[in-house]
Amino acid sequence: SINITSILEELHILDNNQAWSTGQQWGESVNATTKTIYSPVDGKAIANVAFATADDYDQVIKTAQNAFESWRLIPAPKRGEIVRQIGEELRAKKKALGALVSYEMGKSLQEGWGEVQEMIDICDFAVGLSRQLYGLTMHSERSRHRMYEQYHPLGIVGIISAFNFPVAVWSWNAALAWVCGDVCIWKPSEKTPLTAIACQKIASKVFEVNGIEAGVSSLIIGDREIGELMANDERVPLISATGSTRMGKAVGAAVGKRLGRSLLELGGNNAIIISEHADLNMSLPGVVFGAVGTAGQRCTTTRRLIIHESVYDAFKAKLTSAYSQLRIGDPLDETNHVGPLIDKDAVQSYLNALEEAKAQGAKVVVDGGVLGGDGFESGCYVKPAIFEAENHFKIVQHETFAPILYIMKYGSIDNAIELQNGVPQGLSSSIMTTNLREAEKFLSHAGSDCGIANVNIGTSGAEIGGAFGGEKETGGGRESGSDAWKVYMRRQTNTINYGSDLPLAQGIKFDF
Ligand code: UN1
Repeated sequence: SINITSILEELHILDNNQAWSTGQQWGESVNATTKTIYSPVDGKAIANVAFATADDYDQVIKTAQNAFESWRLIPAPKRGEIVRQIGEELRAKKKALGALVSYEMGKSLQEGWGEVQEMIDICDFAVGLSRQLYGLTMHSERSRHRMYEQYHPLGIVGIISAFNFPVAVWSWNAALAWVCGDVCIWKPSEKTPLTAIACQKIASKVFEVNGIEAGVSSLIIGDREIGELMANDERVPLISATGSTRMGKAVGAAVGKRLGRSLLELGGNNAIIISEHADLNMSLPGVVFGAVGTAGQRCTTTRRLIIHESVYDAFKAKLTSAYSQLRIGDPLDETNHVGPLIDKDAVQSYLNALEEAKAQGAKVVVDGGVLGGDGFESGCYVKPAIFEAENHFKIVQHETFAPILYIMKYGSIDNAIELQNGVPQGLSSSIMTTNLREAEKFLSHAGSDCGIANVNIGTSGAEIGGAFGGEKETGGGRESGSDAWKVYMRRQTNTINYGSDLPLAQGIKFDF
């Protein structure tokens, strides 16, 4: 167990009941409602948090608009230097912040620290990026003309994040947005506001020390209403939203209606193909971590296994034996593999899914259930389950945010790829094989239709250096590495005539 009071103290968030922050300013909300945040680890209250109102939101937006006017004029490498310092602060606070992530959200301590490590990594990435916001130059078809493109800051970026990666996803967006010259307003999940408050304190202090005015990093604690205000607000040119497909469809529609830009990172229904050419021993930890890690609450969690008929029984036996050795319990105890679900609502969805799977004809391989008694007082600990199921079952087509794995058989590689692609979501996918032909087929145009496709590693645990996101109902957005930064900027094409006449393009003549 951890000393939560000393962690809250180290992160300067003891007795925090402020609903919003524009950095240096923290606001008591007018008419705010207060909620108590309970840990899924032990069911105990961690702190009371105030929820912002629409008036608070308006004040935050106005401060952000002002801050953008000056922040965008600071040279990108200088903005990068500030992000570098934020990365340094995160390094210094990694132990405490990671532990708070673990305690507030319920993921293992290692994963809590891992999440803070992803924040540090994206800061490093953003520092380099701040000197590489490259545009192309083109050759004009007209003589004595020059053409090039440049990327300008966009404005306010609204970040809506989910409980399962309560801090990393914010940093993927914020670190890039800041070096791009944008300002950020963050609405964290209402289930995990404390880790967000801790991050905001860390970032704000760095901005303040550097003499940057309030509003470059803002936080607003709120529920759905605040998310809707942001999505409908023309003052927010980009909304980056991570969460369920249902939420993403609502956000995407609202932002689309005003022709704003949205970056959506929504549900996954990720599969691993276990080929007859797979190294089964090597595949096992990838599958088990993918399916039960973070108690099945990653968007990249392995939810389906598509196993070649010739190795089906052998792999099923290995899997069953591995599941029987899983230790479920306090995620702060590093000997445990599986921690709790986020809350009792999540437990109910898990139980409903178990029932539906059975009703729809799935066969139990490893049965689920809720754990009770000593150490399980929060009521949020559940047993990872495995079902034999068919891909078309309604429950298999649906993302349940819990450790439930559906396994199925295939005969040919084409059939396996068809099953892999045969769901509405398109986030992450893998094939376990030592056969070059089928690995390349899986990665080809006719292969996986997902944003992420891996060979001989699982579906979860992507590095920050790649663009992260997926297709179809996953929303199409890309965050984090590669050239994901471009969505945070507006592109401008410039043509300059340094000659003494004015020729028109496409050979058009217009003499008078
Ligand atoms: C998420 O679940 O929203 O690839 C993000 C992974 C992590 C990120 C998951 N790096 O599993």
